[in-house]
Amino acid sequence: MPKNKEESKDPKYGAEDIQVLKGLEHVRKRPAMYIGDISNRGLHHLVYEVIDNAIDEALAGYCDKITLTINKNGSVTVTDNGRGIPTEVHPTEKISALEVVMTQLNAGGKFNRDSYKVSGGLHGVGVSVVNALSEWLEVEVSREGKLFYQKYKRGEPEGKVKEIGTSKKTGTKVTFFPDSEIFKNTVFKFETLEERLRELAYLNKDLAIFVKDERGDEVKQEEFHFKGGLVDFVKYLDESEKSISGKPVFVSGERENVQVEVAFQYNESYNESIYTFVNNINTHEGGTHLEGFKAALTRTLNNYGTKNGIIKTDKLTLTGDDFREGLTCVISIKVPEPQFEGQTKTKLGNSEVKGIVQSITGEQLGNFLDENPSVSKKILEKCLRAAEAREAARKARELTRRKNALDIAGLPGKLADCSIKDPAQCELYLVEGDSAGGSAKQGRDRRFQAILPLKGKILNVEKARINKILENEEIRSIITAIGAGLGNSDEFDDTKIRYDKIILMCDADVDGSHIRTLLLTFFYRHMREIIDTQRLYIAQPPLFKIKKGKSEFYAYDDAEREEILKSLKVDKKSIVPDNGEVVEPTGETKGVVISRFKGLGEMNPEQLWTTTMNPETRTILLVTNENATAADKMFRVLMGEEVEPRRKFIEENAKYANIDV
Ligand code: 28F
Repeated sequence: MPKNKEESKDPKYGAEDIQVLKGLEHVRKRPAMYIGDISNRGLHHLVYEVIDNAIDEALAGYCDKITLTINKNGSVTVTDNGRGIPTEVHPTEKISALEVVMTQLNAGGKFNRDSYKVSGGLHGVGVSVVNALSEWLEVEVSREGKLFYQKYKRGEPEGKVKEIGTSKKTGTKVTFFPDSEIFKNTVFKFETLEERLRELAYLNKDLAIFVKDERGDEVKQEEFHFKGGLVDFVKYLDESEKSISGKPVFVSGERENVQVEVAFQYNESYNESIYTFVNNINTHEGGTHLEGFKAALTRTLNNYGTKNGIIKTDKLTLTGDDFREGLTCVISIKVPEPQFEGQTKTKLGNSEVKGIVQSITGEQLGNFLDENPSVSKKILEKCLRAAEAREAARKARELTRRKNALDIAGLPGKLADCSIKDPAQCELYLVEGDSAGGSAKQGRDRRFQAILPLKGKILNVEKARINKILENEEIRSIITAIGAGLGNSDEFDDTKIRYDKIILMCDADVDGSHIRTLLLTFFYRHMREIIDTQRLYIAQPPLFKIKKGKSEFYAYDDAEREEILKSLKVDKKSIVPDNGEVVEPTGETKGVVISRFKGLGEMNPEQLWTTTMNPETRTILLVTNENATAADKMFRVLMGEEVEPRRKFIEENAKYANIDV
């Protein structure tokens, strides 16, 4: 960091510099306050900050092409063909407006009423934060026929803004390299950036976005330009499903400065996938736009169904859930002054938006249903079947509840519960197989660790309707152990969740991976709240045990195994295959023995506790839905009906699988 201002003899520093340096200093002292965290997620947010400024220029109508390149040296370049950041000398700051935007906190995010700023809201901290957290950053602005340039080190300008040439075009180009003093990992993941840019291209149909990765031997590049906008987005999300409503329904309109766009279709699955965005920000926690859409869908479909004799109101009342079975929907609205609420500030609070979305959707959906009677009939019949299945499930639940009512806690017999009753201190292990379940019960700390052993494969919920799901014993015991009812439907009550962490513990082999995927599918489709409230984890059992003399070491992957062997100064010759172990009478083993754990059952309770369950020594991975659309597509491709997309996925990804034969 620069030397303290007061000591500097250099007259060029003025009052505004002190304010700038204080700002950048604060950013570097508390980076997580500005970008959420300094893990991989925070690292990639640096790119999103820069991208959002280019997107703002597109939203303002001046840019229709953005490129993102991960350069050979690992730095990232973003360019746009907008107007170019203003460079004239700032009236009050007496320095170039460009330097103000690049070095002053939130200088670029200024709010004017008639624009929908992505980076202006709570989500955007401005490019000056990226600058402060970068080892170096350079900006080039093409504007008024000239090319301007400035370079910074950890946010500090290296010199004044310079004119370095002429330019026939206009636009802004930012290149930066994240500061390894702040981020322990500074390697960008191409797929992560690609997913967000694909999403942005679907949300901004007139914008062409190019992504490039120049780090490998051959350049990886993609162009995203979807003139069909949200309709193309729904088709992409549903590409591994069969639509029953023909091409997606598209609704759009504007009221009181709020722009509304909705696209949706029904597929044959039983799952509901609704994605909502405000000014291109993914509102994972929903909000008033989602409420407006749901209200319009339920009311319009109900009216149409009753009017056309498909729904007999005296028989069965359909709920919102019934009208959304098999629905894939994207809602994207633009609001001048969005209010974000919720745990992760991704819930829209503006109350006026509910009525606006509801009226625009209701009107246009009503017309669609009237104009497409055959599709409407198919949709309503599917909703009816959903209601009948739900009714059957409710009756089945009634039965189980009555049955459960007989035994005291109504908890599944196999659950070895913990003694502490405060959910905030407790965790539930879902363990594959009875033998591992047994070791886990013995090895655990029974004060705060509960164990629910699962026998064999659970049902693939991706292809099952809710009543089938509730007939599955394993699923039922998970639901009752967690205690909050069935997720995703209106009856889920997160105040009743009995554990702070739910940890999936499966074998480290192919079967274990399959069971883990089935469990993840269940939680993603029917207990999304458990994921959204960051309660779902994956246990990391060790893969190898290394024995030298009396001491034992555990490695969790190949790299760690090599590291341990190196630290034990083991030469390859003295390694004994684990079936050739020679144990001296003293219990000492000759040389070094490496054994591969095939399953949890091979570990005794003490080992399982030390390596996988003791909070002091274990590693558990948090399951996040950082990119929900990608997760949704993954489950459909891997677990859904259509075989072709799955075959394609396996073909493309087989090279990454370590199939241990
Ligand atoms: C690679 C990242 O950051 N693009 C940007 C602009 C354009 C303007 C602007 C940006 C107005 C004065 C606050 C130009 N002409 N891409 C980008 N393009 N910022 S950032 O103005 C900044 C605000 O300071 C711009 C007329 N109005 C606005």
